[in-house]
Amino acid sequence: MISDATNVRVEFNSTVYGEDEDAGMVTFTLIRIDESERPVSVLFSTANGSAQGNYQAGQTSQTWHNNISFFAAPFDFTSIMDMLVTFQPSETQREVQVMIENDNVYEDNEDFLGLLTLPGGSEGVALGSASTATATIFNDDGKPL
Ligand SMILES: [Ca+2]
Ligand SMILES: [Ca+2]
Repeated sequence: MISDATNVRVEFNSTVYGEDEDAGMVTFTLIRIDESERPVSVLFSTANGSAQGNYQAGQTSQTWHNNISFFAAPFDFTSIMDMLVTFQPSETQREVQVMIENDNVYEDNEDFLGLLTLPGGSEGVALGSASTATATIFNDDGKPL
């Protein structure tokens, strides 16, 4: 048995996700690849692409939480910062849902990223190659004449 010397690997099950704008959310699926019986944690975050999250770059997590109720600017999805996702022993799949905003405004298809990172002290844990995934929000509104 050499399993103790083998890194536990966590990654997305796909690097491409997508939903129509009125779906309400995009679901990212995280998978754990190993034979370990210990819990394993990773951090999930979103990053803006052409789709804009409600979290604006340059804010700290604290100012974001302090100001979140004051955001009036339009946004496409609800940002997530360093959300801890824990696989319990023998659990091999976890889902993370990111809320997306529906409106009646025609837009191009827009995308954002889901990112995995490791929390501090993650000895023996590695991210797989699919640690970044693109989520596309497909326009579902008619093009203006
Ligand atoms: Ca819509
Ligand atoms: Ca729209």
